[in-house]
Amino acid sequence: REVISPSNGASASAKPSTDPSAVQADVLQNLEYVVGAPSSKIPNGLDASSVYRGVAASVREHLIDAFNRTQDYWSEKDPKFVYYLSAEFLMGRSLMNAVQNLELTDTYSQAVKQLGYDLETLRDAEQNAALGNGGLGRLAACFIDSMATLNLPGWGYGIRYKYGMFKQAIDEKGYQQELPDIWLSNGNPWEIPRPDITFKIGFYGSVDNFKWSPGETVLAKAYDNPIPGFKTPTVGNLRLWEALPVAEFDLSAFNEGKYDKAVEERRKAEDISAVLYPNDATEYGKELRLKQQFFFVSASLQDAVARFKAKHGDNWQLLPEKAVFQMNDTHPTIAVAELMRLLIDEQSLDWDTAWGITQKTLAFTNHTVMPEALEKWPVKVLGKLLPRHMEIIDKIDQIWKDSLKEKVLAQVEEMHKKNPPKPKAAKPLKKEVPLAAKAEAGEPAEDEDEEEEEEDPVEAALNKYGIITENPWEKGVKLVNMAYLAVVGSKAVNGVAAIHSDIIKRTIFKDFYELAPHKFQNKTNGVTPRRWLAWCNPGLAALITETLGTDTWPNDLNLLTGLRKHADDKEFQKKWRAIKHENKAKLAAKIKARTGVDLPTDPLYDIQIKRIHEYKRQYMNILSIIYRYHQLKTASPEERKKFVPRVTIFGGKAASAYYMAKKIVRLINRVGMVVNNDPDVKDLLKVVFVPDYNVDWAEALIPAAELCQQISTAGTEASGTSNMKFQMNGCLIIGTMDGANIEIAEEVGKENLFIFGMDESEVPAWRESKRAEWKDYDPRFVKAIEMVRDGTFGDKEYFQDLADSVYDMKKGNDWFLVAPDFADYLRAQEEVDKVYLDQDEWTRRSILYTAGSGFFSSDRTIKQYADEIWDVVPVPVPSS
Ligand code: Z16
Repeated sequence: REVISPSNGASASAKPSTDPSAVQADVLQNLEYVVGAPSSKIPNGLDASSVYRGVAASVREHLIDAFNRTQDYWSEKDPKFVYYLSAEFLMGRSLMNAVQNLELTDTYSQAVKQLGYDLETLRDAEQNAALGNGGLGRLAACFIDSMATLNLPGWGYGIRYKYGMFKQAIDEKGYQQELPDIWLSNGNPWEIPRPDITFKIGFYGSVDNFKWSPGETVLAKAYDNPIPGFKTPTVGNLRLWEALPVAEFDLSAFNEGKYDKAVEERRKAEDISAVLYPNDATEYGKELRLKQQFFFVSASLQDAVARFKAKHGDNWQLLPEKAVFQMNDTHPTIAVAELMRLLIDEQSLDWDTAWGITQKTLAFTNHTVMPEALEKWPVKVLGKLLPRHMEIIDKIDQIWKDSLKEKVLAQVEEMHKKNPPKPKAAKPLKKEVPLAAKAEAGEPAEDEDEEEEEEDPVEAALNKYGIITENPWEKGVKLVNMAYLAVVGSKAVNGVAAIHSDIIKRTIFKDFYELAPHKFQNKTNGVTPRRWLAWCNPGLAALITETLGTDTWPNDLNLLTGLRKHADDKEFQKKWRAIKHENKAKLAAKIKARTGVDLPTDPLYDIQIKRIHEYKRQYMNILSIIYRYHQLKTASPEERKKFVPRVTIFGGKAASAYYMAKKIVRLINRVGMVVNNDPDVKDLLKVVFVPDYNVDWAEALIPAAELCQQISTAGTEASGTSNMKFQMNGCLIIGTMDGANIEIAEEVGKENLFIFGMDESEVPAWRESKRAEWKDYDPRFVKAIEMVRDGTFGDKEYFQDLADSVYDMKKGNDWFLVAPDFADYLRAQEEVDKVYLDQDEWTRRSILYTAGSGFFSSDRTIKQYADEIWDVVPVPVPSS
């Protein structure tokens, strides 16, 4: 008798149909059997959310079909795989992206229309998957989109947080409120739960003769999220882990009547994947955070190692030819120690073999030079939570320092020749006792006795390379520098824009760069042109396709250079402007619906959207708006007519514990309340703060923007990625020579950007010496600060220390140079107004921005990672 199985062509393998009436039938079927809607209510009588779920379930069939074909094919071919380890994936919504990438938009639009709905309305019923803070998480999402599109064998690995990035509400006083993001409340139709794929993750406990006995164990359960490529049958995978108790309940505790204890155990396990830490480029150093990091890293490495072993047995030397793990920032860098542990303790390799393999299998991306974001875990915390890993890190540190001894001795001798020391013999390096052992014994991490003795120059010189170092702020407290651990354990280290990759070689990793210059690379960030141009700006996309005579540009973004020759064409400019105007009108409607603010659509739309941070200088932006408001108020009716009308829009979240950032949010909102209701100002100036800025808002804001603010203090923004999205959508940039702005200026022509401010080379000297004697405050800056202080926008007391932070040098040191950059910023703003009066010139530049954005496709970035770090090649899946 025949057994029905997918492989013998029986009905189970029937491909989902792409015929609109068959798709409609499929949606109806899913509404009935997946959503569970009574047939009497189908299709009328259902709310948008239910219909959305039925449509999503139907689209999911197409995804799973291609997903299985892709993963089977890759499994059979066994190519080298890249695993992108990231604590964050900021995916946003999936419905439209899936439908568009599968090229089923017309099919589904028609099918849904026949049922009496439209796809656009259903789109809004989807929750945003906000499993990320900002740039870094969204970059990971763009990267997996490009990996699938380029047919690169690889998976993303991360955490299935139950609660993502908090929702932001703005109260009637203009203050930020944080609300939980209950994104799974309607289920998640895009994920495939894998109850059969689980790994045990240990914590705490003790180590006896290198054998770790964890004191606590939880289970990691896999959820696969299919990631469709565009114009390819390849569908990649994002595997996210959920934390669960190993056993549902501790039955013995249960039977002893300790019901609450049994439940407590469950909650403790689930806590690990419960919530995303809401810090962008700042860290808390909380133990639960380290627990999260180890949890997902261990599950991912165990998974990949098991897959390798199933194919290649114990041929571990082959691992670097079959797998590479890209560590996204310091968050997953415990992978260095965990891979060592798996190879040594679980697979019985010796140290040297394991270390050789580890160093060929890991790679590390740095995303910031902000010291507070470079994770350093106290030895005490790490040693308690992961005692075996602490032991391994300790040994890595010792071997690493030993390998440098000769070099350092030579350096010191050289130094002594030039500068003879007081006659005293250098003492030999003392043999270190494993720190983990000490931590466990509850001893202080440092011997205090020798502390006050004169520092040995060799040891001092070695110390700067130390993975384990003393906390400079707390004597005797030892820290594990995770970035250093990652650099030593990786085959490649990269920054995310040319200037940033250059800075890390000169500053945070200077000593490491000098020892191993070949490791250091640059991979300038990119963004997916599908979501960030083709799908979010259909009007512009259609004009581009018509003008270039091809629709392949989203996969070959350098084709956009073909727009350059139309930049001066008045007819073309007109069409280009009309699309921007349409996008502005759509945005204005959305803002009206969400905030109640009425916006005119003719003024210049000026937008700054990003996490609220002092270094990003939203404060400088709002100070310039305050000054503009002052000018308007004091101008005669005649003079007022000369003002270029402007709509200024802000969006972004402040980390919940970031005191100054929260004050900045409040100031922006307060200014909006005053300005938008002042009859003197009317439509000449509007200030809007869009609440709960997220991926969805970005997709509406960016296509409508005419000017964007990329105004970080030079040397602080590693790259920026919204700058690239704005550029693609023909939005002009006012900005500093920082991050990827510099490379955008190269592609577009610097003269077409509004560049201002100090550059990176000037900043250190300013901070160290010049600032102290500088008193040259621009009177316009002084006026704006005065208005913050004097209660013009209310909250007089509340805003005093915000004013102090950039003005009163005794109370705040203006670390991010708001005051000295202000005058040049206003100069650039005047230039903006002047150029905007010449709409042809503005539009010409706008076209040149889009035309020059090809380099910033994440396809280009990923191709460079694949070629220059991963050594992974495309394995296209034959179209069935
Ligand atoms: C983050 O979003 C970034 C850096 C970081 O260390 C941590 C987080 Cl959560 C950002 C950078 O600030 C930004 O400049 C960069 O474009 C982005 O990462 C992607 O590389």
